[in-house]
Amino acid sequence: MKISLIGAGQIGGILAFLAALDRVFSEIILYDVVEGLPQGKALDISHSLSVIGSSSRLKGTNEISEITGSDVIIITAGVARKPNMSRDDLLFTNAKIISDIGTQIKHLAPDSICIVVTNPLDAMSWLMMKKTGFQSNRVVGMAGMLDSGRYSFYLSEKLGVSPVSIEALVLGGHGDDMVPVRHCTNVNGLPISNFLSDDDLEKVEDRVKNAGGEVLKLLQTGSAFFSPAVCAYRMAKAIVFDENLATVASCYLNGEYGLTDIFFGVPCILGKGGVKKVLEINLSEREINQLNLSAERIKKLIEQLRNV
Ligand code: A3D
Repeated sequence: MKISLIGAGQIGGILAFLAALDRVFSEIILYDVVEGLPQGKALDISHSLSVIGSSSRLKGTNEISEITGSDVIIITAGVARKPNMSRDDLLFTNAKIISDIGTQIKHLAPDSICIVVTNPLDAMSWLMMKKTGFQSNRVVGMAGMLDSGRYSFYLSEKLGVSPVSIEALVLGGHGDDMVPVRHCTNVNGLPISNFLSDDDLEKVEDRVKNAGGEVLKLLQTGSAFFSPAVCAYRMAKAIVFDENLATVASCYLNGEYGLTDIFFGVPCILGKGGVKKVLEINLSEREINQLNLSAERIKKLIEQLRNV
């Protein structure tokens, strides 16, 4: 199996390393426009292959044609935000990059599944679908798995239990208006409301919404990269192994949740072919209102991309 990683920056580099450690993909392509960067990272990782016990072949390249025949492609190419920037500030810079890459993927890897990581995530996923011309199930954005993971982590800290014991759900657009869904969040099956007051939950949820910003503020030079890479790679594996993994991802909606022609963070099943199903769940009026607000923001971003 062949995986191509478009963008060899912080997330792309970690993705290549995760793929090499995992020994699942026989071919790992790391592509970037910066000369030497993907080659250097691929060579560095390759020097550890004998110790890892991995026969994966890594290739760092500035030739996009190397992605030909990929089964799965993860796109992190673009600019990451800096302190005091919102994800939406990256819209036009990254739209140009995603537009070019989408057109290339359409011709070079027409059978691939694309996982988009570049921000602003939901709008870039929409643009990738338009530019590749792929069926909507074959393009998916990584965000909800990470946002839900952040919710699990902050709750685990508050409660003094392992993050593994907590199942948390965050829906909506990947922005500060994302929607943590309390009634679907539990500690080993027990409702989260048994453990924390509404006020305490509100504080944790505010931190979840700003979690990317919290990392950014600490790093100063760029945004989070370990956890986004782990989540995008997990999604790639769910797809190539046809796992039927129930998770949250940015999926194309065609009427689900009352939304059309938008990519949005919703529960879904990932497996062969990408998004096998979008799952619709019952939500409170408050949650629906919050989701609609979040969707309005994404729709405005998408409107600005119609002529890109
Ligand atoms: P960074 O380390 O800057 O890497 C981006 C790479 O893209 C750089 O090496 C660039 O040279 C490369 N690049 C730019 N243009 C092209 C092109 N046309 N073709 C190929 N490569 C190109 O950023 P990063 O890895 O930290 O983040 C990558 C993206 O992911 C950014 O847009 C972030 O905002 C986004 N991100 C998303 C999340 C989510 O949860 C969705 C989390 C963190 C970062």
